[in-house]
Amino acid sequence: MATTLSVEDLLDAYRTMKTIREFEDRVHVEFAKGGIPGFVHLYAGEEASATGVGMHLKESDKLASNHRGHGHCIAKGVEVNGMMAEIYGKKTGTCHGKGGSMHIADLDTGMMGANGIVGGGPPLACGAALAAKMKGTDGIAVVFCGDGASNQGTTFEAMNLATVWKLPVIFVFENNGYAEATASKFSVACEDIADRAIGFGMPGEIVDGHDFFAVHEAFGRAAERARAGDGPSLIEHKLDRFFGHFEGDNQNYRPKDEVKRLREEVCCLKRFSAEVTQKHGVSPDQLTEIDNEVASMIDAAVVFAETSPDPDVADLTTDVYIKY
Ligand SMILES: Cc1ncc(C[n+]2csc(CCOP(=O)(O)OP(=O)(O)O)c2C)c(N)n1
Ligand SMILES: [Mg+2]
Repeated sequence: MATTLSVEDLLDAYRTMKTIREFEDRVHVEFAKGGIPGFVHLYAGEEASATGVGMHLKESDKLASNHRGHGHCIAKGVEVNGMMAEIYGKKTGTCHGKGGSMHIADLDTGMMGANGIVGGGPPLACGAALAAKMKGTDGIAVVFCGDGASNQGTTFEAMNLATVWKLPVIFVFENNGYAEATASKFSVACEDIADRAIGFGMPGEIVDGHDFFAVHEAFGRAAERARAGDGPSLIEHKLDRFFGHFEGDNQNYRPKDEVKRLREEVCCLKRFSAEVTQKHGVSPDQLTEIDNEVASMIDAAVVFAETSPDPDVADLTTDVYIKY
């Protein structure tokens, strides 16, 4: 695919995708060792989705995420040290160790939060979009939802309101084919979630979520529309997750070789690397340099998290209500 992105932009995109992959691969290992408390849902395999979207977002734009939120956080600019510490439940985490993997939030970067409630993000994104509209900024809000969340009443209500109020919000459905152990063909009433856009009076588009360039281009159009005051859009990313629903999931519901085949055939990082080195003037050495840089960054994040203190008992009563 042709691109208007500079080599610098492409290296940034690679750095973000690689950071997400390395972060998730490492959390997978550390979780298995028993160092991480709570529930963890990994985003590996879906990196092109968060990254292609995130590159269009300004810090002041708002992002609502879901339970599989690490990639969304990284693509929105949240620091990996604070994220890792949060996942470990440490005081130095983005939410002082009180949220964990499913509730990483960082309002300074416009990351409104991962969210344990499936379908919890769309109304929040509408609220942020309404605020931007009322303040008269060109700010936009984006929400990432799964195929499972696409069936929630909250999601339908939010999409309806988004059009009624012509909100600058974009609904990105990451259709990875499963909601927990249920294949989307058993639970989603239509073949393509994008078709639901018609019922809510907004444009809907299907995008290959493994293709960074396709994601970047489609979201660019939706963002432009939202910033111009023309209202919401729906984008469906068809993609795959490379780990189980949660860490510890034995994945008995997936065909035996599915993950192995996906990692070989549809890895967005492999595809991106091949495309940028063959067609867009990026050298393999530049990518290797980023690989090394990212590996050190993730090593450092794990050390930071492991050596950080736990929250104190006194911290139990702080951060409960906002202080005015
Ligand atoms: C309201 C609500 N119902 C059920 C759950 C349990 N639950 C957690 S994740 C999940 C599946 C979500 O699937 P999907 O939206 O496709 O996201 P994916 O995990 O595939 O990224 C379910 C049912 C929940 N957390 N919240
Ligand atoms: Mg899903």
